[in-house]
Amino acid sequence: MKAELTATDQAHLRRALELAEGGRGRVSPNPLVGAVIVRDGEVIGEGFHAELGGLHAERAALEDCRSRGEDPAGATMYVTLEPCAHQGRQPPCVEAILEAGVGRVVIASDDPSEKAAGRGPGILRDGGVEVAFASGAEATAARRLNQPFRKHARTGLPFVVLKMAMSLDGQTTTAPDDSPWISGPESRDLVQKWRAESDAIAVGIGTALADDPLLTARIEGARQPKRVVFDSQARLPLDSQLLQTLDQSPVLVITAPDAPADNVSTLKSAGAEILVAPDIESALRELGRQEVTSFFLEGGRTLASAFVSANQVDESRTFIAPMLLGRPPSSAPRAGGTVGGAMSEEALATGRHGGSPAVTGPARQVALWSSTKTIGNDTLITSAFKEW
Ligand code: AOF
Ligand code: ZN
Repeated sequence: MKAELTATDQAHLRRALELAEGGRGRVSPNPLVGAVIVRDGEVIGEGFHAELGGLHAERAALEDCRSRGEDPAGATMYVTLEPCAHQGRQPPCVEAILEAGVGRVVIASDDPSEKAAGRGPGILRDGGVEVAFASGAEATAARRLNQPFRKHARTGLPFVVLKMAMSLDGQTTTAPDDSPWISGPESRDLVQKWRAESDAIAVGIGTALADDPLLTARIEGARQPKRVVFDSQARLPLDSQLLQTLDQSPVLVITAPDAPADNVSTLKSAGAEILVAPDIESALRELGRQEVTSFFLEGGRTLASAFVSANQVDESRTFIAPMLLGRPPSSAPRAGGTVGGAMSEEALATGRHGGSPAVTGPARQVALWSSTKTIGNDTLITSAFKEW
């Protein structure tokens, strides 16, 4: 039921959405949620879900209300996600709302998880609380806020964000004797923030061999994402920065079923986690099972193509840097193999044991929406291909 909300209702929901941001990078696999309690036009409590396992936004707002010496009875609660009705790490929010005697609850988005899906709002209505759902801009913003949570709840798969940086002439790598950077320092800082907000970040073995990346989030106090390498033949070198820094965050190597057993056991004894997967979707499914809800794809072009072909990119974030790089020598093999070889290695399916050739997705995927922003001297284009 989409009741008409007033401009005041919408403004309070926008404040709740702003509060929800306070949990970004800290609550996964849970959603970002904010709540505001208002009586007679006055805000008497605010809260958000701040830590995984901590108070839900609704209880945090009720607690804030009481600590201000206010009584939530008869007040309106604005919340960005439907209140939960289940016992999880926290007790059900609907109980707290009913006990407090809140008179009206305005909800910006549904919770598509099986345990929720309308149960909370139903219990509130049965308890005599007026319940209204937002529509329009606030509802859209609330859904966009929790795309990883929503996709994971609906499909069991993580939400995949593809990051790319390219020159004006469409090059994504620099010459061997040139600086490796294409995007500027401001863009690179933003990427560090995105890493810290992701549950896992991934590269293909081609990039791992060529760049020897560390893939940690260099931000004070950040949660470190799981580092993932698509490496069908288990060739990640033991002296790679990834394997040398296992104390900072785990490394998961995703191999094809036909990876040489010796390579696999060497990686295992070096401390890497191994996941055997025949294709990208199976790999994502297993990551979803491990509660990875957001998956940040960092490079390179080969892995990006494999994900696009498998129709597994939900959102792209592309930096365009104001420079020309020219064509890289096309015949030069990258460290560790030819471009064609790297393709099959990163897509996992090798086709050597009767496996089907690389999956081909839709020829063209047009963004549902796209936005452009200036970051330092670069242009960042964010595009969404799926909405959950
Ligand atoms: C949150 N924060 O503010 C709200 C949530 O295991 P728990 O107890 O933390 O419950 C997590 C679930 O509760 C979550 O998946 C979502 O369905 C619901 N609502 N969760 O983490 C909140 N309101
Ligand atoms: Zn809750």
